[in-house]
Amino acid sequence: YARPGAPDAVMLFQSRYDNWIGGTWTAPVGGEYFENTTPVTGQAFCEVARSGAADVELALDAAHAAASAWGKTTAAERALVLNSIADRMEANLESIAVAESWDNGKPVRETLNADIPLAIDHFRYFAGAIRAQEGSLSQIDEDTVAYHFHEPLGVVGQIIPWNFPILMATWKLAPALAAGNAIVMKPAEQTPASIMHLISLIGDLLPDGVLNIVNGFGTETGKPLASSNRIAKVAFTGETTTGRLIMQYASQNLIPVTLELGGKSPNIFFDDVLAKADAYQDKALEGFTMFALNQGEVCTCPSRSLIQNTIYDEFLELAAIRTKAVRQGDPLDTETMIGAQASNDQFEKILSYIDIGKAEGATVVTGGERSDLGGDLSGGYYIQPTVFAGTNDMRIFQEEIFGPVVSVTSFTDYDDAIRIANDTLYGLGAGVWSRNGSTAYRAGRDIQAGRVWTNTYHQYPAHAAFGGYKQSGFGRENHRMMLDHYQQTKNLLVSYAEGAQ
Ligand code: TXE
Repeated sequence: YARPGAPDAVMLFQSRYDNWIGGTWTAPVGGEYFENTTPVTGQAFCEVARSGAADVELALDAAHAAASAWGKTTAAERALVLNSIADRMEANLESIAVAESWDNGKPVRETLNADIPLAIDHFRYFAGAIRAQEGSLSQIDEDTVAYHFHEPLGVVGQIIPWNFPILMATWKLAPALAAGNAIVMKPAEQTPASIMHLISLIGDLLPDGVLNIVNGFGTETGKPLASSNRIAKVAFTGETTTGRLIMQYASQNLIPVTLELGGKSPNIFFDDVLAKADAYQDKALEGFTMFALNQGEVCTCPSRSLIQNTIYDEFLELAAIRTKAVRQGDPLDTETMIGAQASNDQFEKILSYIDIGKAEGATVVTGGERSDLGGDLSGGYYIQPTVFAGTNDMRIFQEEIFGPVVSVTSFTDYDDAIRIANDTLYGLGAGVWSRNGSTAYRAGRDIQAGRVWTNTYHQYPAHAAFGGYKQSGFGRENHRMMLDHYQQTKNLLVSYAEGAQ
């Protein structure tokens, strides 16, 4: 990896991106564009189509024209296309990784080694999953058979956030394409460019109109898409309040929705974690610092740490040392572990939560300020990894901050840990750390969350189901069970009897 300077990163992009509709770059009907800024330096670097309802209609026209033929291709044909997308991405790994870091502010260390390789694997996984999928048959009586076929839904709408632009796009694209659907996707307005760069690399691999990308803002572009009676399903990842709106829009057309929303994930450390200063203890401390991964802009960010009171002081001391070692810097430097927040709005929101934490009496253990990295980076959106100590009733324990901020508290025993862990509106992720297999297993079962990492954190393999309990949403992503969310079942009930039965 040859570290590019800022001008080289900018060179990856077109200076202006139109929408991608029907296999061609299509100017927005209203002729308007919006500026896209890199959080690395705070400078605008390209402009992107500012679309409205008319653009969404054009994309839906293209998707409807393509859906039937694509839906009738064989699973083997679609798998070949998905694999060719994966191969093309692999051949362009560095350029996609740098584009993602430049657009979002996340370290290239992550995009090169996690975001983009995981996205590539996702396409390969669903290429395999669709080949292996089988229908089913029930024998009703001697002469009567019920066949169950999987059919694509048709045209689906997908709305994605800015925290993992390419990976979140892939989580939705790969299963939907594998299942034979045509797609209209709206990227987040904060990070449209890396997805458009990806489209410029892979757009030719899909039949025209199977994948359409319409850029723009939430109410101007996302709402007409999610409210359209021309989509058969809407998939959304974003804020819980926006998820409620998406469900309201979809209810008008009675279409299915999958929602992946906010979180306030507990990360529980039982006292045996510090029983020995060994590799396991080291791994657990590493698990604590995972709140800063991706600048904390992860829906499963372990943003509440629960530490057993008998080890609380010692653990926090070790955890603070570990947190201070998380290296912040230029996202394009491969040594950097934490980069820039994705947007100025998000940057301001996190800083205001740091103020709220201080005002409500939480103690700053480490961090608690913005970082000024100097030079070109001084205009970027950098915040120190921040550890607060407080109590679970505080706003910084209850509300999603979506930044590199962890709120730490203590618990007395197992029941107390589970009570605090579940004392939240959310239920997306959680972590459990114990050397005792029985404690770890029971806690995993008792925490109300869709994904509980046990003695690990922040792993996202394609074949493990991911999704929320409670107000973190519903439906699952990843795993072949995701195909169910992009297919419907056709039942043929056939009588082979020659006469009356
Ligand atoms: O989210 P939104 P925002 C949380 C996180 C963050 C907060 C706000 O706490 O600070 O949400 O982020 C589109 N109809 N998460 O404002 O608004 C929007 O254009 C249709 C958690 O960016 O939910 C974008 O494409 N679409 C999260 C997408 O929805 C609409 C990831 C997400 O934006 C719309 C992101 C509307 N009315 C933020 N309004 C996670 N769980 O991973 C907005 N959009």
